[in-house]
Amino acid sequence: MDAALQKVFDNVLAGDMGAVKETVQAAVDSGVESEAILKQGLIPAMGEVGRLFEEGEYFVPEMLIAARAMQAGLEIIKPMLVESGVEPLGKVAIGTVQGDLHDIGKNLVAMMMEGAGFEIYDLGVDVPADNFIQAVKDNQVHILALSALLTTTMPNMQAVITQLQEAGLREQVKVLIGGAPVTTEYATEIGADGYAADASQAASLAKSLMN
Ligand code: B1M
Repeated sequence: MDAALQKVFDNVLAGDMGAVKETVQAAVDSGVESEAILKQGLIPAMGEVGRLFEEGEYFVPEMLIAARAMQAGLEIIKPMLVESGVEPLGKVAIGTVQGDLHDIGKNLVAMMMEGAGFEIYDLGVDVPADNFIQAVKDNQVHILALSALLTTTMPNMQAVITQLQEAGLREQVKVLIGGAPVTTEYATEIGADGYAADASQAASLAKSLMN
């Protein structure tokens, strides 16, 4: 791995927010592409945090501190990731489903979609199905983007789709789902319109759903 990216990786793993900011900024200044910082530094570091958690070397506080450090790094490269300057393609309401507090992946998806030209309503984390339905009613969004990182919260994606049907709104909006435990098969099973494995795929899929 490139030395600058290795430092970013190591500092996220150490949960050292100040050092993550410094090393991300140094990588940007030395001409490293923002996409490389994201895909070869920040994201793999969170994968490693997950592995250490599974092995019992890291606990929730370490995961949380690493996540905060990662988010600080993301903030620095966000302007480069979302640069687009195009007319809004459509409106997307995005959130992590009820019971789930993971927001890094959701934030990345929101950034990529914003960069692709969508207007974003970020509903946050632990979002009850009612709030997604209300967002469709209030803002006439074209796409609902649901994220889940826990196997236990995936069924809350199904709950959103059921409530959309009950409210007679299912035909008005496309539902896009994703998150580490989510699969294409699960999307089909719950009647979602699409599944994306990562943030760039989510942005491309959202564009194709608008057609
Ligand atoms: Co948690 N956590 N966590 N955690 N955490 C995981 C998810 C876990 C896999 C760790 C592990 O055991 N290896 C495991 C889930 C097991 C499972 O259900 N299968 C787990 C657990 C168990 C828990 C707790 C239950 C731990 C506890 O309390 N005992 C607890 C639950 C809290 C809750 O939500 N109610 C918990 C808590 C936390 C923290 C709060 C400490 C922290 C989150 C902080 C935050 O998000 N602000 C945290 C973290 C950091 C993780 C790991 C280490 C990293 C997640 C992450 O940010 N990845 C994670 C392990 C792992 O993923 N390897 C883990 C980086 C991010 C860029 O990737 O989010 O996957 P990801 O997003 C990707 C794709 O999935 C996709 O695009 C992104 C990349 O481009 N994507 C979408 C995501 N959403 C999408 C939506 C789309 C399309 C694509 O369309 C709409």
